[in-house]
Amino acid sequence: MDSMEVDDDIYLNKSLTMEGLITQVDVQRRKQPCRHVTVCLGLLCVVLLAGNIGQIIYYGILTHPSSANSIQASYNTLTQERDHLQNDNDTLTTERDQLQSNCDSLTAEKEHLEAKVRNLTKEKDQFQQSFSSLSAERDEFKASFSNLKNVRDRLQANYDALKQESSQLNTSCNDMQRNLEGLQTEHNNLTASKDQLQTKCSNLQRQKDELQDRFSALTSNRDQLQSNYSFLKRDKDQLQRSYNTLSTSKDHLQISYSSLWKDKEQLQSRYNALWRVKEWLQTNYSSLAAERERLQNKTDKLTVKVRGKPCQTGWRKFDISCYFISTIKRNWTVSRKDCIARGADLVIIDSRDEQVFVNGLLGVSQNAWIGLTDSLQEGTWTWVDGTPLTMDFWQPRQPNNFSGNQDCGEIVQKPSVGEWNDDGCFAEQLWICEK
Ligand SMILES: [Ca+2]
Ligand SMILES: [Ca+2]
Ligand SMILES: [Ca+2]
Repeated sequence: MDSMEVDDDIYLNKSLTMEGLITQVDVQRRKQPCRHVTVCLGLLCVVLLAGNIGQIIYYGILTHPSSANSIQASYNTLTQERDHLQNDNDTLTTERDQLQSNCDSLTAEKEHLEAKVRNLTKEKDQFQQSFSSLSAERDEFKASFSNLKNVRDRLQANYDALKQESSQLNTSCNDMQRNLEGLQTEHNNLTASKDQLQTKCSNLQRQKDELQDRFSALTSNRDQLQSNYSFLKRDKDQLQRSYNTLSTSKDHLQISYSSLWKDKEQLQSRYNALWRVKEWLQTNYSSLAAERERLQNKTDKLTVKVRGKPCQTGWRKFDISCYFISTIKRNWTVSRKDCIARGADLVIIDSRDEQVFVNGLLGVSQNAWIGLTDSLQEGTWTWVDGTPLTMDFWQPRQPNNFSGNQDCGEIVQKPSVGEWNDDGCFAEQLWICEK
């Protein structure tokens, strides 16, 4: 059986000095062997000892049976020794645990003391800095105190001198106060005299102002009268001129009046004649209106009758007209002659519906002569019956009188409505008649 050895030595040296609150702490410690290794070695020894005892008992019984009793005695002895050693081992183990516990508590105390040492070191440094700054301030205060003492001495000297001057000035002030009172009395007397003179002066000034006002008013009246006189004189001259002008005008007006009277007589005569004409025209208008009404009724009846009348073979009906489209091509003049020979003329388009119908007589993109020309006066387009255009369907930028030689109108087939163009009358193409 082995024993565990615990060897902790702690040396704590502490010395404190009050110069600058300096603290020194010295801690030394020697490490113990590993506790676990020690316990293992002790158990190993116990096992070896038990093995030896067993081996001795075995050889003693087998090889020397006669000495069994002595061996038994030895065995008992050894058993007692083992128990004794076991007790020692338990005791040592208890002591070792006790020492271990003491060691842990001492270690904790050591760390606590080290922390305290660090805090005290910091406080010492702070106190050292404060001491230095306070020493510097003390020196500054000493210097300031000396300066203030010198200033106080100088101020005390000045105060004494000023006190002396104050006494002298006080004496002078009393003298001047007396002089001032005398002067105040004289001033009051002079003020009374001045007020009297001031009153007299004010009265004189007021009288002077009144006289001045009266003088100014008189002067103003005089100037006003002078101005009025000038105005009146000028008005009189102007009235004289106006009178002369009016006299001349009156003579002229008299002449004009005579002339106008004559004109009025003439106009009255013409008015009477025109009145009679108007009465006659009114009568004629009434009779013509009745005639027009009668003719309109007749025309309507004829229109209805004509609409119901069919066209001859080869002609197409639209509204009250019949239309013929050629199958050969000729120039505009020959085309018109053909229409006239058929009891018709080139087509005259005077409504959008008629334009749509005529456009429908043509094939896609075909063109044909219509009864339109500006051969009588360039740029003035009329129909073959002499009537002007009531509407038109010219292509964009047409009529353009291209090459100065386009005086006849043609229709060009386009979807829905169709368009017009001016072309040379000599060109040969289809034509459309209307009757
Ligand atoms: Ca027509
Ligand atoms: Ca033309
Ligand atoms: Ca053209």
